[in-house]
Amino acid sequence: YLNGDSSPKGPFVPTKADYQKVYDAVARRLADETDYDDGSYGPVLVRLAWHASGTYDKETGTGGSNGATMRFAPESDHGANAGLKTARDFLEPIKAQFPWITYSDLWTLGGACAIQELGGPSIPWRPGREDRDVAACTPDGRLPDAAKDQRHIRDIFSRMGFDDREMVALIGAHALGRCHTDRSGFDGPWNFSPTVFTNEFFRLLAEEKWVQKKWNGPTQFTDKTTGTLMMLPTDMALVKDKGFKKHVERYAKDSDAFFKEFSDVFVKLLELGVPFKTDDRIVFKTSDSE
Ligand code: HIF
Repeated sequence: YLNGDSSPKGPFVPTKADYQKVYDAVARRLADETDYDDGSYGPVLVRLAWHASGTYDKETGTGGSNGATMRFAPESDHGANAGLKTARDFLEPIKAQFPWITYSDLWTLGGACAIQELGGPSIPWRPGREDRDVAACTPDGRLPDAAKDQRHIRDIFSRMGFDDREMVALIGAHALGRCHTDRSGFDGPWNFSPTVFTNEFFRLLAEEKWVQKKWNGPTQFTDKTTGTLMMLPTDMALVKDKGFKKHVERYAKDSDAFFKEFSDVFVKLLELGVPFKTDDRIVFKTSDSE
């Protein structure tokens, strides 16, 4: 093979079955590595997939999950990305096992896998992202600031092309995981089952009484009943704003509607700015299915 290719058939072209193998390897690693936070790396994988994607700007077509530029400083050092090295490192053994997958496909696949494995809706996913170099890093300030209000939420998410309903559906992902003082400065989980994907975020937001937490940290809110849960100022904005609140109340009552609408909008988030060559999405089999 005079051109140096390792195979007479040319470069390796992965099939759906190959991507399912990657999914299975991530799911296996999630099941094995439980000695972290609340028992799962799933939430921080969802945050990695979202921060890789949420830099998208529809006007310039820059940012988004294509490129995986968070591998490089300055993007890896942006304040909003604090703590995400944990998620990138978690996926390194998977990248070593499947060297043909790009980081940008792997990070988004990891987020889709985490949502499914933690009991969420299926997140149909398609490949096609290519890794780019440091020159493609986005400027700081494209990801949201949790200390701000509804105007900021609309500014940031309309720049990506989302409407009010989609913004609220997305933010339901805060059912997963927690805030860490050494990452964002905020502290605590949003609900009592931070490793299970549910509509609890909306139920608690709509039904609990939330009071400002008394501490030296940044302004955040705590539930009056137990004093152990948290809401960010941006989370509280969803019940202060009438246009947002009607969706909070709907999702609080109707888990099926939330799961369906969340899936659609998370698929859209992971695909922002990617020049796909296929319309064909893969619906991954979850590890507990036959
Ligand atoms: Fe988050 N988010 N997010 N987020 N986020 C944090 C943690 C997670 C915002 C702020 C924060 C989304 C939108 C917004 C997850 C997933 C999503 C933290 C805490 C902050 C401050 C980080 C830390 O200290 O470790 C803001 C301001 C958003 C816009 C309103 C998305 C919709 C909800 C897009 C989304 O999917 C996940 C999961 C976590 C938990 C990470 C963990 O390590 O447990």
